[in-house]
Amino acid sequence: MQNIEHFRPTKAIINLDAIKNNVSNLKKHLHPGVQIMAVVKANAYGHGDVEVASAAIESGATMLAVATPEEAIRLRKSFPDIDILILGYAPGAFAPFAANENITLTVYSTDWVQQVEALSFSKPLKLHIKIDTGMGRIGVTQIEDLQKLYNMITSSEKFLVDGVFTHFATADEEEETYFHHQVAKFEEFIRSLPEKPRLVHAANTATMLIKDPTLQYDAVRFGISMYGLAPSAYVNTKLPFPIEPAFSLETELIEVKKVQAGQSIGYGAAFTASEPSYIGTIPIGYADGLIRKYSGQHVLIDGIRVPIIGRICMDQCMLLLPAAYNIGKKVTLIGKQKDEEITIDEWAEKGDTINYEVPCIITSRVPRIYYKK
Ligand code: PMH
Repeated sequence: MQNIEHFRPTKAIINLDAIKNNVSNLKKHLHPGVQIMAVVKANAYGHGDVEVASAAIESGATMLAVATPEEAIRLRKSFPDIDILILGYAPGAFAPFAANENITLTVYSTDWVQQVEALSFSKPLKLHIKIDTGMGRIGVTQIEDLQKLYNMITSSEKFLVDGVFTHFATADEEEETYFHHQVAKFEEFIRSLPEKPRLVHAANTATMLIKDPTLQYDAVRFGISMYGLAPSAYVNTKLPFPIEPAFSLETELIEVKKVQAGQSIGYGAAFTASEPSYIGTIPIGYADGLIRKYSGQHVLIDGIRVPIIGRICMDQCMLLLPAAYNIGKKVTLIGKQKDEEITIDEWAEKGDTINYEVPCIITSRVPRIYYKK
C-alpha cells in the first residue's frame, strides 16, 4: 500500500475488494444474460477509473460507461476489447476517432448525424440512441424524431445502431407516478422501432435494486452502489444486499500546539479557544476538495471523533484535539477507526449535498492508493 512517490500523508484509499463484492452481489440479482455496464465516468466517481474498471470487469461487468471522449480514450488504452459507451455528448469531430477505437457514442440529434455522415470512417461507428422520457437533459422527446433519427442512421453504412436507452429522474425516490410515466414512454418509443437494437437499457442503481428489477432489459448501468454508496436515504432502507463503501480518506497530524483560552485559529480568527486546548493541523484543504462548508465536520483519531475548527485553508485545516497527540498520528476523515466510522453520507449531509459529489470533488492532488487482498 505504501507508495514512495507520495510524500504527503494525505491519501484516498480505494478498497477494490469492496468494488468487486458490490458488483458480484449485484450480479446475483440480475436475470440471466443481462449485462453489467460499470459506470466509471468522472474518474469512477473519484475512485480511479482504470482500477475500478478492472475490478468491475473481474467481477462480471462486460461494458464500461463514461461521460466524455477523453474518459473513453483513457480507458481504451487499458481495455482494448471491452465495449465503452460515452453516455454524454461527443462532438461530431470525435466520431471517426471513436469508430477507429471501437468507442460507442450516444446520439440524439439528426443534425449531428448529418454532420458526422460527411466525415470518412475506417470502420462503422457504433451508436446508442438516447430517448429523453422525462429527464429533460439529452435525448429525443418525440416518436417522430426517434424514427427519423433511426432511419437516418440505419440507411448509412457508416453507422450501426447498437443500443437505445433512457435515464430515470426519480428512480431513487419514493414517488412512482413520474417514474412509471417515464417507463411507459420508453416502452412506447421502443415499440415504435422496426427492429429492437442489440442493447436496450434504462436502469441505474436505484432502478435495478429497488424500483423495478423487471426493467433490467439487456443491460444495467451500475454506478453509485458499485462504490458502496446508496443512491439516496430512501433506497438505503430498501437495499436487497449490503453494500460495502470503497473510499476512505486519511492523513496525519503535522503540527500539534497548545493554545490558551481566548486564542484564535485560522483565517478570520473564526474559532477562539474557550479554554486551554490542543490544536492539530492536518495537510488537507479546499484545494484537495475539502470545501470550506465542511468546517465543523468530525474526523477520527484513535477512534475518537474530533471536529475540524475554524475556516478550512487551501492546503491545511485545524482540529480541536482531546489530547496532546504526537505528530504523525493517523487521522481518518472518511472511513473506520476502532468502533467508529465516518461515512461519505455524513460528509454529504454536512456539505448539504449528495454522496455522489463527495468523492468526485476530492481533487487529483489527493493520490488514490489501491488496496486489495
Ligand atoms: N446512467 C446515466 C446516463 C447516468 O447519468 C448515471 C449517473 C448512471 C447511469 C448511474 O447512476 P447511479 O450512479 O445512480 O447508478 N449520472 C449521474 C449524474 O449525471 N449526476 O449524478 C449521477
